[in-house]
Amino acid sequence: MKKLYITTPIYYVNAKPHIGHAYTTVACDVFARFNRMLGMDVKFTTGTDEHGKKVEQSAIKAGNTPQGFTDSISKLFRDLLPVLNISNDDFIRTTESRHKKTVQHFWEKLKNAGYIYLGEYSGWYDMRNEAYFAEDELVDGKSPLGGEVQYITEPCYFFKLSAFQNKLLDFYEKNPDFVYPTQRRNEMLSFIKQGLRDLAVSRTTFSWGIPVPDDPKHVVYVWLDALTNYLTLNGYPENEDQNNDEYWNNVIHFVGKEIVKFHAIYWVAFLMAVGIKPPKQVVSHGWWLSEGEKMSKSLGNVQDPYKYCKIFGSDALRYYLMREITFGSDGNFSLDSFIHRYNSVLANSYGNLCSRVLAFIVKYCNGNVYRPTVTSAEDEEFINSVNNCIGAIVPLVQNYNFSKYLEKIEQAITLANQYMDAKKPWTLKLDNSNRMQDVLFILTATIYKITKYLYPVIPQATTLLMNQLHMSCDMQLSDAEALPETIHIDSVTPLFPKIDAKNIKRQDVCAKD
Ligand code: ME8
Repeated sequence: MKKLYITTPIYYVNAKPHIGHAYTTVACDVFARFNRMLGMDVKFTTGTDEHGKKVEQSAIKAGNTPQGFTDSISKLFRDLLPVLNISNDDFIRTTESRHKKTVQHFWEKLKNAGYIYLGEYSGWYDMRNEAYFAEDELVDGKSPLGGEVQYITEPCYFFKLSAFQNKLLDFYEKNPDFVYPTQRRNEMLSFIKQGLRDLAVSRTTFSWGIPVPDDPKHVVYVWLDALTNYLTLNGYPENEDQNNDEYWNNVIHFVGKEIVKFHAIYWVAFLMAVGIKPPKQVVSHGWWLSEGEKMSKSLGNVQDPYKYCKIFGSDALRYYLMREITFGSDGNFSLDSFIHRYNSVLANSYGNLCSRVLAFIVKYCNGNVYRPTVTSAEDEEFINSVNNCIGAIVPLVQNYNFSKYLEKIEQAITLANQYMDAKKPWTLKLDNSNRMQDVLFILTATIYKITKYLYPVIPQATTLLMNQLHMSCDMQLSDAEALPETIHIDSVTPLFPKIDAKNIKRQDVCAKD
């Protein structure tokens, strides 16, 4: 089995999880589940990024110790995973001892390779984003990432990033798909071409971090610490030979657009410095606004994934996140459009198709339908049209075009509802029960196929549907056509009950604190 390693960013614990974090995690989960259905051996990881001055200060503000504070927020991220139905294989906290060991080992490797030196740093420090900037990088007195800055001078270890400019350009040229989408790749290339300065990779102004080996006054820069999580999760340093590790050779980092630089430049250079192959790809997506504005506590528009899952179920949130915006572009999360998509697609289109076909079979066919011996030209045309929609899906997912993938499924569902309306099994029942049987089998086979392809996005409802069909829930696409001669259904449970928008208010789905 070919191996694939998929990672989310590890999230900062200075704020509770919101739908932006849920988005990346769900996208990775959909990609992981889809690839497992294609027969890949997938390892999928996520976790929390817990060191740094920002966290130390948030803890003090909350009247807690950094450890106590990170324990409580990290738990909110971890507990969200089963709520969102995420199939991750591991969860890392950067405060774990397995990670500390990896970071210190990695540091020694960088140092022994001659890429770390001691110097002194003066510069504008953006605490919110844990990054230094030069005077000419500031925008209106703030960091280019939007954070307030302070002028700081500290002794500091540097990483010789400047030594990697040509190696990075060469790597980008040889690996044109390394950064997805192309626009972000171009941004990275122009950043590299502008010239790379050496990077400050230790701090002495706070202590909440991993101590630098042999110089514990310094803690390791939080981004060097955080990026190394991807190695910890792949068994490094015990599993030292990452270049011959099949997961590492096929590792894809999913990230939001604002942290591409850290993954696609700094991380690549760190890895090159210790002789480990860079990741296969850095896949970046856009940013969600909420009700047209940046999410913020003061505006009361921080969309809470726990609340969405509680009210609508995790499938509904997963579907909306994957369908509403094109992966790679920014978009707007709104309660109205959420409810609209839920009702129009999940309840009225897919849910209704499943319940009307299956309920009809239970009521008028004793729950059994049999494979037809002959099919009409119209049946074939319908089956071909559905297959055309479904046939487009694998390359769309492989190219991270999740919204188009779901658009294709929606087209197939519409075709199936139209076929049922046109063939009218309720009329056939009166004078042509054989033909009614055939039509119902064809519809059930279509539902089965659509359901398989929908599984990565809505695993809960599709598993329930497979159970109703008495089909295996071990989802593999290779058997999407393999149906038994007889399909039996005992009873039907509605998948997505319709929701009345009037009953749900914005405060029901937004975080209160
Ligand atoms: O950057 N829209 O952590 P973080 C879309 N610890 N995605 C969003 C989003 C939004 N409005 N808000 C957050 C960090 N995200 C570092 C990462 S990795 C080695 C270290 C998602 O808690 C998106 O994936 O600020 C973004 O990149 C990530 O959360 C940032 O999470």
